[in-house]
Amino acid sequence: MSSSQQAETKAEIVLANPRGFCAGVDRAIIIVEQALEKFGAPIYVRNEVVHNKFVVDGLRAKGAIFVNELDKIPAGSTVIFSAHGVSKAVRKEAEALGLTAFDATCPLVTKVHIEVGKLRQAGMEIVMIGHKGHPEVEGTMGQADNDAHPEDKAASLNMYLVETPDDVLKLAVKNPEKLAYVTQTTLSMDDAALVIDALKAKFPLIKAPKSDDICYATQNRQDAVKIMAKDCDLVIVVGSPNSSNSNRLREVAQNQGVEAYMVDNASYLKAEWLVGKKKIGVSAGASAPEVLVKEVITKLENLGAANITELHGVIESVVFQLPKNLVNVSENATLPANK
Ligand code: 10E
Ligand code: SF4
Repeated sequence: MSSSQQAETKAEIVLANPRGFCAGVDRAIIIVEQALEKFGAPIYVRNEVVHNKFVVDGLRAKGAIFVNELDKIPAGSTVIFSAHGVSKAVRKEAEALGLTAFDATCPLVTKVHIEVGKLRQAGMEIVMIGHKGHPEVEGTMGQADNDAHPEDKAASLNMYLVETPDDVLKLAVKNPEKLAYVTQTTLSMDDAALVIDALKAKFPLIKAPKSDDICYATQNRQDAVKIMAKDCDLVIVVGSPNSSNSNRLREVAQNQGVEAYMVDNASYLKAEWLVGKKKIGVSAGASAPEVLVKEVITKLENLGAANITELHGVIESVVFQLPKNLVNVSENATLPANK
């Protein structure tokens, strides 16, 4: 891009609100930090504690070691389960390996785990709406084990994963009269609604969760991007490629007919994206720190954008307590959902 093209680009910048860290991500990061402070390095973390490269690199620099499998961890070590949650089998494995485990699972993911446990206790089959291979889906599907019905050797067959209305068409269950559904917490609300409609059409007696499994933070960030995108001709979402909720935000903008990109940090911004644009919307996934948003804004300004406006939005006041055995590390037992 030539400097004359840059000079012509006088796009405004608007910031979605709310954006960035949710209360579950705040809590998960502080759990790792507090464990490092209390027990010293190394602290092992099963999977990325949240799906953000900047956050993970920062914790690694402080002494966290991220592993995909527990058997890579020396016996007697401390391990933290990621914010996305783990299956019952992983908890049992940690115990068997003699690891001290702290749980950074977001309480809103735990709520879904508890629901799955109760439904299985009641002998219900469960459909999970979620993305195959995502750690939250593995953790939630992994709540349906044989504990409730030890005689039932095929308990895992009582929980089914669907991603699309097409999957619902192909789904066969044992008893459509004792069927419930749960969802991943970070789904696209619009996509999930289509899958739920398909489930209700095929299984009219299917039981819905008492309260929405798609969490408050996911809903608020998608609503905010939808409102912002209506008025923009370019949307940038800050988030790492493996962050499901960040990907969904980019799709929400794209579904409004707007050119939209997700960037892990400012270095991924391309000057040509700005050519001819009048209003650039910026948001960030629930695991993306505000410092990265600031760097994106600075780069956009360097590329010729100007006049930053922050949109009004829902004020979030959700704060989650730390696990009891970590709260005495610092005076601050509860966490502000800060950015
Ligand atoms: O990939 P996700 O969006 O599920 O995770 P994330 O780490 O990017 O954001 C936090 C969301 C969590 C822990 C899922 N409820
Ligand atoms: Fe919890 Fe929702 Fe944040 Fe996931 S996105 S960590 S469920 S608050």
